Amino acid sequence: MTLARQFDAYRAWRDDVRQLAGRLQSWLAEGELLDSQAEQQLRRIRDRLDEDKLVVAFVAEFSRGKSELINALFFADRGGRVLPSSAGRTTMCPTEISWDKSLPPRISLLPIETRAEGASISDLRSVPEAWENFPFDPEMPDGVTESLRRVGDTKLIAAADALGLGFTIGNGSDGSLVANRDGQVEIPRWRHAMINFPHPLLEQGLVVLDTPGLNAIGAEPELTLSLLPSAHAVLFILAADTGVTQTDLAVWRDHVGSGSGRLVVLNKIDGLWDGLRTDEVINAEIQRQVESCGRTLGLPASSVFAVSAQKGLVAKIERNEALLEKSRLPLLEDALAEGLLPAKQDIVARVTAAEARQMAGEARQLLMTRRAALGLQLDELATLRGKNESMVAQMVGRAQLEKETYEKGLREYYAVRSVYTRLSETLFSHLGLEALRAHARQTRETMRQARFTRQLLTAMGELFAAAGECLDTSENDISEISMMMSAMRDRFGKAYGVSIDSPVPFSLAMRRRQLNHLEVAARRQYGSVIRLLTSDKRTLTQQFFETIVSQIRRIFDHANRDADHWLRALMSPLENQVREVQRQMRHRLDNVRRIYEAAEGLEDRIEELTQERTLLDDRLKELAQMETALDQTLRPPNAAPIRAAA
Ligand SMILES: Nc1nc2c(ncn2[C@@H]2O[C@H](COP(=O)(O)OP(=O)(O)O)[C@@H](O)[C@H]2O)c(=O)[nH]1
Ligand SMILES: [Mg+2]
Repeated sequence: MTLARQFDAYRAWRDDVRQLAGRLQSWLAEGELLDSQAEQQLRRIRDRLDEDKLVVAFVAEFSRGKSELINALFFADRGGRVLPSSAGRTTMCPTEISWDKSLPPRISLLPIETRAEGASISDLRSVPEAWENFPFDPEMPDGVTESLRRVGDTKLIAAADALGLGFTIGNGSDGSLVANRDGQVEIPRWRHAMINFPHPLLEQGLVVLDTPGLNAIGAEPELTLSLLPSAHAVLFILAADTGVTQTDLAVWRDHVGSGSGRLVVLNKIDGLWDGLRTDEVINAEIQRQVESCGRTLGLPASSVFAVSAQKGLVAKIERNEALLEKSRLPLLEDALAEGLLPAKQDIVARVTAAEARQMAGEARQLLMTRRAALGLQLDELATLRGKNESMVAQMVGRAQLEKETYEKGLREYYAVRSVYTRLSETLFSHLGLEALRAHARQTRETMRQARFTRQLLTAMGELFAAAGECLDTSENDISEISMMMSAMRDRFGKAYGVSIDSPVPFSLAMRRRQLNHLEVAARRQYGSVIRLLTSDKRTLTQQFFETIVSQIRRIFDHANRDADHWLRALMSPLENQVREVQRQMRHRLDNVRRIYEAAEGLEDRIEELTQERTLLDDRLKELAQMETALDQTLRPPNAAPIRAAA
């Protein structure tokens, strides 16, 4: 299976990077170059490599064959269906399939009642008590199927209670629920499902997200606002027997759209194999449908993949090559494998390369500072050859004087550092979650009292405006800090003849864009949700609002974390250099003094320092080699194809 092989290649690459990071770490430690900043950076690199998830979401109206396609693509080697798939609604809630070795194989389900509590699904992920767990034995296919069938569980509840959970009761159109004679409606029993399933692809970080259809009864805003946008790939599935329906089109336009990592699948082409027409005629018909789908969705026909998930699954289980080819599933797999992992690798490589380069650059600067200082000491000692005692005494005096000048500079440095601390605090007060929390509280209250859609929208707009202002003010704080640090670096560099890299530029522009994007998406969705509702808007509005708040909070969390990293990275090279110069000063003074006190022979000392310098030269060479290795491994995959597993 191509995707599996690509995963192997990706994993091999990831191991290479991890190994290089390890080499860099021990090399830094040996050279006394590993400060807490570098340690943190290395931990971040490793975490990024470890936690590396690849989320593939399957989106469509129900019964287009999402679950069947997931079975065919990922689970055919189990010799049967893993996800339940049959006519009608089998998936009632978003279902994530992944593998976490530290947990037993099981399905965890979040009861639908949790909707009433206003907490979002992502909030509840970290609350194990909120979930009901059903372990299964992955070696018992029937047992697995039985357990997984629970994603389709429903229950009957009073219509009034359903309203309270955010469902719409009506005549069945627009996804509303119809009450039975006893005034009860059938609702999904679960809000979200997480399947922990041992599988080689999942073990390598693949996360499959099956959705119950976005226009499904009472679909949650979180799915479209958060789960889908953060997926690395979205497969949008159509069926050849229905073509592109109005609801398909609405889902595509509102929630999927074109963009990178979007593939369209035209499923169920086996319906056209009527056994009467020739392959040629059938293929022409498929091609016609593919082109028509592409036109309707505004995509080139080459982005639309016609397949038969069901025949593909059967073919894989029966090892029927001819049927597998006819199902055209391998073409979709190739496209997925070709697009997905390189895109992922590209992101990881880029970020890691930037970090590794920065660390290597800082290490080089420190080594160069050390080397220059050694040179100075050697020169100084060389001039001592054949000099008398009083001249040596003079040199001691000179070194002493230099040390004092340096210490004066150091006091200046500490003064600047306290300004830096103050500015950092200002930044965090603007960017902090406390400010956001207050705004959210206020908006929540306004929304509770609002009676008209327009008022609700205004309240929401105000929350976004307030959050935007926090980001903008913080952006100003950041430029102020940047300017101050640049000035400080120049002055310090000139005074002590050391070079310090200019700070990595930092901006909150990306977070600002995320916020804007969220606002646009929220407005569009809120408008369409509200239009559908006739009666109780309260629960859904509240839920919708909580999702948005938790999304904004996530943006701020990231902004805070980024700012924190940036501030540390800003200060640490300067601090390292200050410490280094201080060390060299002490050495020099020590040198001359020891010679003066005749505690050590001049030639011995010169020999010792020369050896030290050779050692530093070796270290610089090793660093260059390591950088070359890093550059080669972290080169973007488009520039060089992924290496096969070595
Ligand atoms: N003929 C045919 N039927 C399919 C194919 N894929 C799925 N189905 C059927 O379509 C129905 C819905 O499939 P399912 O995977 O549950 O759809 P979902 O609701 O999108 O997850 C089931 O009866 C499947 O057997 C296919 O490629 N060809
Ligand atoms: Mg399904």
